[in-house]
Amino acid sequence: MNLSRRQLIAVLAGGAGTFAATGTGALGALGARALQGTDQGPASIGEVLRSANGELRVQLVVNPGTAIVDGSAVAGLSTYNGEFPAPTLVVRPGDRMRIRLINNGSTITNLHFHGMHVSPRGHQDNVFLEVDPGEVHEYDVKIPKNHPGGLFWYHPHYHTESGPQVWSGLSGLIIVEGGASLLPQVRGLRRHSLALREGGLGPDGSWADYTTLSTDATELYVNGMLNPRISIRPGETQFWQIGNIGVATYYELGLDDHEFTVVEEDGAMVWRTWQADTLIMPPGKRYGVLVTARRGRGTVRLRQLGYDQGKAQWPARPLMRMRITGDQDRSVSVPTHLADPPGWLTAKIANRRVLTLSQDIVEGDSQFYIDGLIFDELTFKDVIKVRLGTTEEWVIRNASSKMAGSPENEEHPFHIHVNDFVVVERGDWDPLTNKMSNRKAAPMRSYSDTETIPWNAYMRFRTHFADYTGRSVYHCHLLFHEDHGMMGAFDIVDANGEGAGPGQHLPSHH
Ligand SMILES: [Cu+2]
Repeated sequence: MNLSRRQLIAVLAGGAGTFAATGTGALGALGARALQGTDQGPASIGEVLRSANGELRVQLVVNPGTAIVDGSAVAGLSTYNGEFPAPTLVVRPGDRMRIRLINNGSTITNLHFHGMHVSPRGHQDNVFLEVDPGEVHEYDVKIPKNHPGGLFWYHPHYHTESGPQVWSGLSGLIIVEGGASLLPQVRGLRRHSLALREGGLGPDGSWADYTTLSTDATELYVNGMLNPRISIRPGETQFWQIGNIGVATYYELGLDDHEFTVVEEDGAMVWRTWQADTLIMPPGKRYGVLVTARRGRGTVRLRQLGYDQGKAQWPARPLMRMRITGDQDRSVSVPTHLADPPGWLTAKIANRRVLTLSQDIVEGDSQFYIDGLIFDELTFKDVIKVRLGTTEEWVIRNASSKMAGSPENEEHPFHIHVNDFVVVERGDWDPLTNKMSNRKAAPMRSYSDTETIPWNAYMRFRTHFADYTGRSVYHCHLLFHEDHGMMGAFDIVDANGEGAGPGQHLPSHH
C-alpha cells in the first residue's frame, strides 16, 4: 500500500457526510504502514480549499481522533476534517466565506479569523459565539472588496478553550489573494505557504496533553511535518508566506547564509520593504518574504535559532531544508517603496489609552491580567468604547517581571481583532517608578496585528476603527495567558453609541 498524501486525505475525510464516522477504524490500516518520522518529504501545505465564483463554501468538522502527523497516524488529536494542520483556505477580496462548523468535540468552540478586517458581529468573526458539542454553526463572513491580500489564519477562540483546542490541532492558514503576490516582480515566482506550529507525542505515542511537554520535548512542525524540504534553483527568488499558528512557541527564524526580504507583515503588503537576517515570530505572527538562493547546489536550513521568552526557553533546531538544485535561475528584487502609509496615521487622535499586562499566582493557579482585571470578571463598565471612524493611540506595557513582583519574566504578544495597528514607538518601562526610557521611534513601514512586548517594556501604536461596529477583544496571544484572563473587550460604536451586537455577552453576563 503506497498512498499519496492526497489519497490519505480522501481516506480520512471520507466525504462530507461521513466526517463524524471517521475514526480509528479507517485509520487502523494506515497506522500499519506509517511512514518514518524522518521522511522529510516536500513541505506541501496539504489540503487547500479555494473559493469559486465569489464564495468559499466549506464544511469544517471538529474531528477528535487520529490524524496523519509527519507521515504517521497519531491518536489523540482534534483536527478540522482530519487534517493536521487544518486545510488552507484560499479566498479573494470581496468573497463570502460560508463555513459550516460542525462541533464533534467535547467542549464549546467557535471560529476566529485572525488578522482579517471583517465584522466582529453576527455569524462573522464573532468570538462570543458558542458552538456546543454536537452543534452546527453556519458562518457567513463577508470579506470587503478592499481587504488587504496576505496571510491570515483561523482557530477556535472560545475563552478558556482556545489553548487546548489549538494545541490539539485546530488551526490553519487563510490566504487572501492579492498583496505582494500581485507585484509585477513577484507575480511569476514560485510560492510556498509555511504553517509553523508546535506539538508532539506523549509517553504512549499519542498526541501529548496540553502543557505537558517541556520546550525541549516540543516538536516544531512545518506544514505538519518535521524537517520537510523545499527545492529552489540556484539564483531563484521565491515568495514564502510564513505563519506561526501555534499556541506558545516564539521563533527566531534564520536561513543559513541567506536573508529575507520582507514584503508582507500580518496580512498586508508593507509600505517599505526591508532585509532581515532573522524573523521574530511570536504566536499569531505572519511574514511574507522573498528568498533568493545565493549559493550553488546544496542544502541550507531554515532554523529556529532559539528564543528566550522569559519563562520559556525555546531551543535552537532545524525546521526545514531548502535544497538548491537544478539550473541557474534569474533573481528578482522589489523596490523599497511599495505604498504610502495610510492617511489616518497623521489624523487627529481621538483618544489615548494605556493598558498594562501583568500576572500573578492565585491559590496556586496562574492568573493573567490586563489593567488588573481578568476577562471572566469584566463587566459592561470595563469594556473600552471606541468610536467608528476615529483614530486612537494606545500604549501597551508589560509588568510581567520579577522585579515588579511577578512570578516570572515573560514577553506577551499583544493582538487585537478587526483592525490592524501601526507601531509608532517602543521603549523600556519601569513598572515600579512608571518611568519610560530608551524611547525609540518605530520604523513605521507596515501594519501589525500581533506584536510582542518584552517585560519592563512598552509599545505605542495608532489604530483606526474603520468600517465595522461591534464587540470584540484584544489579548495576549500566548493562548494559555488568554484562557487564564489576559483578554479585554472593546466596543466599536457608531454615532448613536450602538456597538455590541445581539448575543455578544461577556462571560460575567451569563
Ligand atoms: Cu501573555
